[in-house]
Amino acid sequence: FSPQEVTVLFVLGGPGAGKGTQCANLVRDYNFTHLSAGDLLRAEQERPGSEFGDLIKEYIRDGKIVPMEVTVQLLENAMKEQVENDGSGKGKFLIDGFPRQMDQALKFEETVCQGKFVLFFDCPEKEMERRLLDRGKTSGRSDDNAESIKKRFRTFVETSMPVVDYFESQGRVVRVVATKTPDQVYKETSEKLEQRLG
Ligand code: UP5
Ligand code: MG
Repeated sequence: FSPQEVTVLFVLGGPGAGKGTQCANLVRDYNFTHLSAGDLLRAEQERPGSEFGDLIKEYIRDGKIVPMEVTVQLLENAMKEQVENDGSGKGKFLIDGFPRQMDQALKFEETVCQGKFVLFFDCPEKEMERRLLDRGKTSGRSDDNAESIKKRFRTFVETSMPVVDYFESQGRVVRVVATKTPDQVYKETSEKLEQRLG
């Protein structure tokens, strides 16, 4: 597909900030295709015969960023598939949990397409930790435990926040307070999105 055919919004925020929850709302109301980088990596990890399975498993448990070639390729494939299956040849994408390291941001925008802006969910660690520990009781996610959560927070602060700052410096961040109830967060999200998309 050509970059002009698609619209991409990046969705960022710390672990447990509510990216997935709010993306589901946006898909329902605005006809976006939701691509979660974490979900794509977890699916690739489970895929029989994947050469990256063990590597992804280790990186996710340790809250580290999987080498970008793997993630960019998974995202690009998923976008291609969607654009080809959609008769209009157009795609409106929410890319959730990506880019979370500077090299990914540059590579994606250079080789796939430019993102319109970043939707950033701003939430303090205490609240994110509470949510993730609670979800960990039933999620089965290998990284929803106290030790992995600590590592994920660290990666977020050291590696992913610089990406948000980079987009911010270009006036490409829409910031939403993510501490209130899911409905309240969504209200602010949809209002700011409509403002920005016009
Ligand atoms: N919840 C949601 N909103 C709430 C609210 N307003 N009030 C109260 N509770 C709320 O929500 C998390 C939990 O909180 C849920 O139980 C929800 O009900 C509740 P969710 O919407 O799932 O939050 P989200 O931000 O999506 O949290 P997630 O855990 O998915 O965030 P991460 O960014 O940590 O996970 P992701 O799947 O994106 O990445 C996982 C790992 O993959 C990374 O750590 C990394 O190792 C790897 N990765 C890469 O290597 N490269 C990439 O590019 C991307 C990922
Ligand atoms: Mg998520």
